[in-house]
Amino acid sequence: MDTKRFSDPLSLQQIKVTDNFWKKEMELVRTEVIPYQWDALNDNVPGAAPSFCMKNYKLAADLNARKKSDPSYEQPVWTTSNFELVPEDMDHLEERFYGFLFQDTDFTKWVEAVAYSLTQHPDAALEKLADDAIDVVCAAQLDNGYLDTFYIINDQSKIFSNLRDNHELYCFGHLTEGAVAYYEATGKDKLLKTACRYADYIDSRFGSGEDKCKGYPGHEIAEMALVRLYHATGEERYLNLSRFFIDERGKKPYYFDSETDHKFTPKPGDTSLRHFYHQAHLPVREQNEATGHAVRAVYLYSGMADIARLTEDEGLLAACNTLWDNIVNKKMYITGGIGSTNHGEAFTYAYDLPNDMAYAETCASIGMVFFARRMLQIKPDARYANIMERELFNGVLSGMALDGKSFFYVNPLEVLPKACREDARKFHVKPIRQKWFGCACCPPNIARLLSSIAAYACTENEDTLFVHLYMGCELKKKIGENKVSVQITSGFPYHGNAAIEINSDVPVQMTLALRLPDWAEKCTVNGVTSKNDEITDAILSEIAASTDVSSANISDGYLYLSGTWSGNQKLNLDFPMTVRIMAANPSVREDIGKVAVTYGPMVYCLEEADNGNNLHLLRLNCEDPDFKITPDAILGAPSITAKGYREEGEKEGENLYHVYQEPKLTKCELTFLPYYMWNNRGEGEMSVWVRKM
Ligand code: FUB
Ligand code: ZN
Repeated sequence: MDTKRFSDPLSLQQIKVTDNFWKKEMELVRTEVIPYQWDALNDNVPGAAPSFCMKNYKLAADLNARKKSDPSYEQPVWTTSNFELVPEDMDHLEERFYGFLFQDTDFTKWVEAVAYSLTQHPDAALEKLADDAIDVVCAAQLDNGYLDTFYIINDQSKIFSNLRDNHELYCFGHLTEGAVAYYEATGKDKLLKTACRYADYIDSRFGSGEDKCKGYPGHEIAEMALVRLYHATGEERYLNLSRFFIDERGKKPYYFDSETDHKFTPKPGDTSLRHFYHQAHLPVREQNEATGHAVRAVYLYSGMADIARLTEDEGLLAACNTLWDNIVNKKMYITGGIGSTNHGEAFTYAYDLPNDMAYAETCASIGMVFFARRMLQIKPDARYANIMERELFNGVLSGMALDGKSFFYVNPLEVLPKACREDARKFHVKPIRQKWFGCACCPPNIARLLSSIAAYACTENEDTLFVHLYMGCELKKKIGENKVSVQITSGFPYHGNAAIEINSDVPVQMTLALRLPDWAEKCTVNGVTSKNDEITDAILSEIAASTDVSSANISDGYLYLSGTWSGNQKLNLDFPMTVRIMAANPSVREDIGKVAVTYGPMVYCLEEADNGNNLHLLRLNCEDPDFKITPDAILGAPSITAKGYREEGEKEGENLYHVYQEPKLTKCELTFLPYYMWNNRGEGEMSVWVRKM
């Protein structure tokens, strides 16, 4: 492994986002999502199903206090649990756990988003709210360190008895991510200590020792969370525990088969296929196809990438690369959406990418961003960053309305609203964003990702700053004892210009590694244009003439500029954006004969509001599209218009079938808008893919 190119994200204390586009999204999270989420987890949203999250924590804390003051107190055991509140439960509302098994994560994701937000926008009142909530959460922890309100409240004898289904290690992972983030943002370690105590308890129960449990998470995330805990504390046992979970997964005999508490058990005679869903069918180093629940999968692969880097494990890295390629080349929508079936929110077989039945959960795209950043930390290769950018601008952002007040869990590429209501196969596809969800995994996940977006823009090692996303920001880069100021401005995502200004009081030896986006064929550096894959001598001499750069080369889609930088230096970059007509691999049956339109990193789509209904009757004139870009035309974004045709539709009383005749086509103008913006002007049809002419 080329460890010299390993890198880490910048701490959010070190980087301030100034970007017009991303700053707006972060502000939405700060002003809309975080307050709404707080109300939701405290059951204060009129008309919405209660979350019971903080209620569960308070109840667990009360039980702890009660048992301490009265050791003879016998806690009731509640055998049934969660999901639905039935009328007879009402009598016990204050005594037992309600909500999804992973309801605790409503708080832990909230506190993580709060932490990141505080780094960019200090807010004493918000911090106080979080501190007070943390007090309640910490009071719910058992003396031995265990902290999962479902089992604390309902039945402590069953702790860790159903790792496959019951999400304890998932809740632990989110608690840990929240705790580390809050500690790093505020310096306050109360929640961190709680997470450490829980991690220590888990470490005492799981591991390779004879008397220890050989289980692993049914829903992954603990793997990457433990790595973060290791970074925050320096305690190697957390790294080892993460590696243990990864190494144990998929070994035979299957750990999950030894659990007796499952509600659903596979049919007798089932093969190892039954463990695909949890990515536990094979040891992870032997897995070569992304399988099962998509969020679980990409969270696992992210943890594997962390461990591969930190332990320089070539076999694990090879598996990460194989799985990456399998997703990107065979199982990913053009929007970055992954997990194409509603059934188990899962991956299916290669090239199975239905547009109107898509699942493409927002959380899965977020997980893909985690995976991409971790792969970049191992090897700065633009193929990871290109996908990370595609996910962010398309599959992730489509999950939230432009006003931050409603969300998509499922991100289809084609919608006919009537079908969402009348066709049971498509009930999972919502024709309009929802205020919140009973299973509220996606909105808080968007909140924590967007408020930490700066951690994805750049990574660094001792002497190199890697710029993966051109996001306006100000950052300090430490080079030895010195600090270099770097300021990035950018016109992304609709303009390919970016400027990088570097200020150093003393000469420092530093390398800038700049991603060359895959959607641009050319790049211009300080006024000289060259093809992206062959930076010419003209560019090199121009850079050298106007800056302290003394050497330049391209590797894996990054332009490396090295030199002894001092004073004020400026690089003006431009990656010209063009409209591109994209086609899918012919094996994607759904997209055959169709094309999609992209502009820079943005995937565009057709909406009924601009094109009328029956979008399936439209065709794009690919020979002579005559694309026109109109700035600020739709919802503040550039629209793309093109020449097209509309096929004559159904006539009243016409037969369902008829002898084929050339269809009648009428010329029309097609109007495209960025995919992530669809459904911000009321309900209507939408389609990313359009028939070609
Ligand atoms: O199971 C926890 C979360 O809920 C998953 O990550 C999401 O896919 C949703 O099922
Ligand atoms: Zn989700």
